[in-house]
Amino acid sequence: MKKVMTIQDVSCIGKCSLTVALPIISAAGIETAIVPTAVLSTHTQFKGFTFRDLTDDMEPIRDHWIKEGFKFNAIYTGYLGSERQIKIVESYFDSFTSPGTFTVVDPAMADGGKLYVGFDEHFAKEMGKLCGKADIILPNISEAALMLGEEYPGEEANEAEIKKLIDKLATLGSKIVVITGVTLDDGTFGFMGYNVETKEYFKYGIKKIPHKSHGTGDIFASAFTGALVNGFKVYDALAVAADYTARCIQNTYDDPEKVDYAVNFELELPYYMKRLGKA
Ligand code: PXL
Repeated sequence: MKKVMTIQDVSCIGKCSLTVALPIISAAGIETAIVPTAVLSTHTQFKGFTFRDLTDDMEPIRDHWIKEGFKFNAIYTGYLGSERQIKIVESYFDSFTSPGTFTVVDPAMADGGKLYVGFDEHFAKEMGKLCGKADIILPNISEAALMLGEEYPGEEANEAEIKKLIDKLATLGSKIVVITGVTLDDGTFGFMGYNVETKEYFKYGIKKIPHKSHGTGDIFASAFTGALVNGFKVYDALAVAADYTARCIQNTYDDPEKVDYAVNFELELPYYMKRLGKA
């Protein structure tokens, strides 16, 4: 059985980070090892959330796993709580990657041009360094601009503006750069990216759903990692992730009992599994 390690927080309510990565990657038929970086009562879009920092557990967990000789097909990181955690994640990359291990970094830290509560510009730069050590990076437009110290071009930035960000992100050091949550010039919604090794640009757009919610970047990154480790090519894995995420958003949009803090990723898991040939 394939095995993925994912390093991010547990937001007890909020359907993001580990509470979506674990079920989605498991649904992809992959053993999912987790490194919880913090426990929060809710994600940080709520007021008054609690935050139990688990940084002190991260190195002992790493060292135990090294002793046990655990190997992983991919390491996928999401929301990280501090610069110290970013540095420890780099040591996980050093300890657990060998040829054939994918490293996927979703620098989950910003939206709408603004960093989430608790982060500053220095943190964004450090996250940029972690991105430089990954095979594939999946920032949204806000995260791309903040890591580069560039002006935020807005959610509706055109393809030429996104391409400029992609070209700069490519200098950080990853092999594949993808910007998510992009409105393409034809009005569809999806991602744009660049493969540094083949020098190829790519993009993918589907019908835009007029519904904004939290956690969709985590759903996208988890679904992408699950498809990639199942042998899908990068572009195909990204397309599966985009289609699945769009279905989750549409499902939520259509649901009279929807919550406003997350999307119905659970109800579309059968679709995701079918796309992977697992159901
Ligand atoms: O979905 C990204 C995310 C992950 N983890 C925490 C968050 C957020 C977004 O707000 O607050 C704790």
